[in-house]
Amino acid sequence: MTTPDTRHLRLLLALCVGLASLGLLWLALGATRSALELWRELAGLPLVLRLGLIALAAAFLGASAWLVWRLLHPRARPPRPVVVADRAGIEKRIERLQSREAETARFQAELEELDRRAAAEDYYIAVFGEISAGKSSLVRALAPQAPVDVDVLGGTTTQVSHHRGELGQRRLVLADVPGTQEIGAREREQLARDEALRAHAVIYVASGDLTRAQDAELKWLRGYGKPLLLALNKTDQWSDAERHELLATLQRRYAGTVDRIVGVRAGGSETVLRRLSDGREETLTRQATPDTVALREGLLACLAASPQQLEQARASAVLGHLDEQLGSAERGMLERESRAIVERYTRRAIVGALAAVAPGTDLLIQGALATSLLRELATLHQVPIKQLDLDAFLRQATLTLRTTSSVILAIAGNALKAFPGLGTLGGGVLHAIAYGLIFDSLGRAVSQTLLDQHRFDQDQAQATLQRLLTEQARERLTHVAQLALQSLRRDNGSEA
Ligand SMILES: Nc1nc2c(ncn2[C@@H]2O[C@H](COP(=O)(O)OP(=O)(O)OP(=O)(O)O)[C@@H](O)[C@H]2O)c(=O)[nH]1
Ligand SMILES: [Mg+2]
Repeated sequence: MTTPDTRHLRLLLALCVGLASLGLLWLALGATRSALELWRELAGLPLVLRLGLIALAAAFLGASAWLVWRLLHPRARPPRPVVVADRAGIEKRIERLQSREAETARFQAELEELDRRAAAEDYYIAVFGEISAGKSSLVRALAPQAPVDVDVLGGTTTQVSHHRGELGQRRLVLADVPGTQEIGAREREQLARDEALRAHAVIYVASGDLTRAQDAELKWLRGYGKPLLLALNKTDQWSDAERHELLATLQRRYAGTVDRIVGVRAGGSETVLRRLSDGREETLTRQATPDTVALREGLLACLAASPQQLEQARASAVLGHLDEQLGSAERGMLERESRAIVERYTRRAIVGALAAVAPGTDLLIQGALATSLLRELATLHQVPIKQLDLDAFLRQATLTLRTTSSVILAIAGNALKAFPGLGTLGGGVLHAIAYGLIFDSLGRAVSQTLLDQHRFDQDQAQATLQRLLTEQARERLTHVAQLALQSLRRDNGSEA
């Protein structure tokens, strides 16, 4: 049934359609007339000019068609080394860490391995992917002598192992690595990731459409710019139609991320019917013959770049990763050294307070000591700080102290309780711990901003200072109280 309202709407639509059709007809007639006129004018031109114009129009149409085709068929991105961390710079950073007694053996071992593989003429291929995707089976299919463990249980492979294989004229070294996404096995996953970065090319093995985590892994690998092949394993699990559909989906989603997408059957078992000589039949289960034809072709295409290019992409990935790891080692070293500086000044503040004849009830920052603490931290972090900024910061910090003095003294009192014998020593020790807490908080607050921002952010430092001064962090309080106790013992020792 049509109501009067919808009838009006339909009439309006019909009118629009009629008008649009008339408009289109008018345009078509106009275009035909222009084409006929153009043809008549062309016919009147000399032959050479006519042919030239036709060739020009054909070239224009050809170029447009090619452009449309290219847009609809994007080319897989060529490997692009993203991180160009320089070797000399990395070596210098390792030396610097070593000279400051940081652990550097693993960085040096990584550089040695980089050189060792560069000198060998092998192509390193990492077979990477989630647990139970069939990585070890694939290694065994490509290198039949490989003594790898294959099992339905996820997490079977726990170490990185290398196996020799061949591909055309190329000598391969296939790396079987632990699977990713195993709960509670982050270290093993890290082994796999490190090995993927050391390889010339990576085969990413999946046994179905990719999950969000696998998608992220694939993109992480792509970021390092080395040849990347996505192998859809266990293709025997689907019908032909399902397999084609799945491969087409992966192609649509990952054509721009990986260099090749191939279907593969790495292993598994099959059941066959066998006729015995006496006419009886028996079923037996045997290992299925692997199908790696498409994978081998894809791998060959991935390794088509010159050995120098492949090696460069590999070195770039390893150095890029080293760059990140050195970054966190350097951060760790700065944290350690900052802590040592803060501890030294906290001790000095305590000693100063213990030496004071009559400690004031008001807590004040010892100006010269605080300035030199902040200067030392700034030098360590290589952040220049203007004296004006330092003064302004300490003025503000003093105001914060005024409003929190009673809280700090109460917290210092709590710290004292952790050492029953000390409580009887009275006000002097209480104030010494309070001064220790102030310097500890001040140093930590400023170190934090220098570490996070590589600049002296006064606002962040003030906010952290305020928080630390009133925080009841048991471990920190005990530490400061212990420093006070050590200073007292030393004093008593020297008096004795
Ligand atoms: N049906 C079928 N099963 C397969 C195929 N490839 C591997 N499998 C089976 O999948 C299971 C896991 O295989 P593995 O090769 O151990 O897998 P993995 O990725 O190395 O596993 P982890 O080392 O635990 O990470 C085993 O039971 C294999 O037999 C295949 O192509 N088809
Ligand atoms: Mg395995």
